[in-house]
Amino acid sequence: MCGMCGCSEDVQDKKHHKNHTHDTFIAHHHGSELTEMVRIEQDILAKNNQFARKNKHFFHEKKILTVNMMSSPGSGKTTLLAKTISDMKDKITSAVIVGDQQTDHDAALLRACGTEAVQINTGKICHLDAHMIDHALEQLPTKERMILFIENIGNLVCPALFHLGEDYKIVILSVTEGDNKPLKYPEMFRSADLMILTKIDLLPYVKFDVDKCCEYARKIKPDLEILMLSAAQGHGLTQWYQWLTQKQRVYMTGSEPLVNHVET
Ligand SMILES: Nc1nc2c(ncn2[C@@H]2O[C@H](COP(=O)(O)OP(=O)(O)OP(=O)(O)O)[C@@H](O)[C@H]2O)c(=O)[nH]1
Ligand SMILES: [Mg+2]
Repeated sequence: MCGMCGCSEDVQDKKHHKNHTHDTFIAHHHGSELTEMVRIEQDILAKNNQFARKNKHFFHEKKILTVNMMSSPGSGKTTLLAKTISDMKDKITSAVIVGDQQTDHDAALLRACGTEAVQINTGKICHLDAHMIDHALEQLPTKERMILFIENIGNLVCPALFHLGEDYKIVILSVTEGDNKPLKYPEMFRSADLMILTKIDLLPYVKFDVDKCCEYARKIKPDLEILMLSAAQGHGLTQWYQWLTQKQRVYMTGSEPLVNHVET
């Protein structure tokens, strides 16, 4: 995780960060130094989980279904969200918290689709954490029974480790990224409840074995749900919308136990 260099402590503890560059990290892989790094990571994640529990409590009080969308940069998170929000505006009330290191491009684009959107700029930090979500919620007009989408920072590593208080974690993988990604980034695929294979309109033009990719993903997580779609061309969107509405129904009626990423 990026916490290895202490970057998730950047905001609170500049001095700590200054002493832990990636060059010196190699030297830290020894004895007590390594134990200390593991302890720091555990502290960071434990502190994060406290905020995740707080967020989760807030969401459950207001019956807000929360979905954390994670992927590499450019896999199509914002494009899929924009299409989803536009297509489902008569069926669901939604809002988005979107993370990027810089700019508010994605939030502006999503607002133009008619939803509330708060942009978090993380600077050097490469994932959203639960404390950031807690702050974003202060700015976001939330409504009971809405779906809150969280677009995480484009990164297949660190976002997998930070619970945000969400109900579902979704990993989006586009066919231009290669079919072996589940094996190379197992934590991300293990943490996910759903994998969306996207940009399938580009399959005729790229070397990508769909069966192999699904096999790899299920090797990492045997019960992983998988959907395939193209946000650009519209293929597979019906199944995605059904997945969302079914999860919302389950959430409202309490007819199935909820996924529990972080104990309440
Ligand atoms: N062909 C094709 N292109 C797509 C599809 N979905 C997204 N794109 C394109 O992929 C590029 C990146 O899409 P974004 O939605 O910005 O990706 P993102 O995951 O939000 O990117 P970051 O926020 O930077 O991580 C854009 O040029 C989109 O038009 C798709 O289904 N098919
Ligand atoms: Mg985006």
